[in-house]
Amino acid sequence: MAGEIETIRDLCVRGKRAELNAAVTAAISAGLSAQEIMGKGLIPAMSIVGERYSSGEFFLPQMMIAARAMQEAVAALKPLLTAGAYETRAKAVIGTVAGDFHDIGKNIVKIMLEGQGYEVVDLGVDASAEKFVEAVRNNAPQFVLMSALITLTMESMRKTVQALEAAGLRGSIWIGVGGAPLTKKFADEIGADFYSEDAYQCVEACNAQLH
Ligand code: B12
Repeated sequence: MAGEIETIRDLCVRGKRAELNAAVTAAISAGLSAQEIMGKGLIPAMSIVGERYSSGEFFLPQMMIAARAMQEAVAALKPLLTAGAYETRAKAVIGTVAGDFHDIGKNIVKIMLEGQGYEVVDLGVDASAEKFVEAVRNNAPQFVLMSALITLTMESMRKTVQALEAAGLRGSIWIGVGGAPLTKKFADEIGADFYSEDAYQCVEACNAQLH
C-alpha cells in the first residue's frame, strides 16, 4: 500500500501524466480509497513541487507539468469522491480571489462539498470582489468560500469581505477562507467566519455551521 502511494506521489511530482493515471487506477483496484490517494499521494506531491520551486530545483514549466498531472488525477478521482451525494444540503459560492490563478485546491474543496450534497457555484480563478457580490445576489448561498495561494492575493480576500459588507450581504452568509499561505489569524483579521487547513476540514466546518 505504502509503495503505491509513494509511486503516485513521485509520478505526480515528475508530471508523468499517463503513468500517474495508470498508477491511480491500479491503486483503486488494489483497494485504496480516493481520499487516501488524494490526501497521502497527490496533495503532498504538490507540496514537494512547491519546495523544489522555492529551492530553485524546479522552474515554472516543471511546476506546470506537475499541476497538469495532478489535475488529471483529481478529475479521475472525482466520481469516487462525489458518489452517494444525497439531497442538496446547502449552497456555496466558491472562487479563487482576484489576481490568483491557482485552482487545484479550490477544485478539490468544490468536489468534496459536492460529494456531501452541497450545490456549488464556481466563480473560477481571478474572481473579483464584484463577481463575488454579484454571485451572492444571484444565488443566495449560505456559504462564500475563497481560495488564495499567493501572499499578495490574500489581500483580495479582505477586499471581497469588505465589498460583501458594503453591499449589505454580509449578514446572510458564512465566509470561509483557505489556501496554503493562510492562517486562522488572518481569517479573523479580515472578518471571515472560518478558516480550514484542507478540503476535509472545510466540509466539516460547513456542516457544523448548518447544525
Ligand atoms: C501548482 C502550482 C502552480 C500552478 C497552478 C496550476 C493551477 N491550475 O492551480 C502554476 C504552475 C500555474 C503556478 C503558477 C504560479 N505560481 Co504557483 N504554485 C503551485 C504549487 C506547487 C502547488 C499549489 C497546489 O495546487 N497545491 C495543492 C493543493 C491541493 O493545495 P492547496 O491549494 O493549498 O489547497 C488545499 C488547502 O489549502 C485547502 N484550500 C484551498 N483553497 C481553499 C479554500 C477554502 C475556502 C478552504 C476552506 C480551504 C481551501 O484545501 C485544499 C485541499 O486540501 C504551490 C506550492 C505550494 N506549496 O502551495 C506554488 C505556489 C503557490 N506558487 C507560487 C508562485 C510564486 C506562482 C507564480 C507567481 C509563479 C510565476 N513566477 O509566474 C504563478 C502565479 C500566477 C498567478 N497569478 O496565480 C508560490 C507562491 C509564493 C507566495 N507565498 O506568495 C508557491 C507557494 C511556490 C513557492 N514555493 O514559491 N503555480
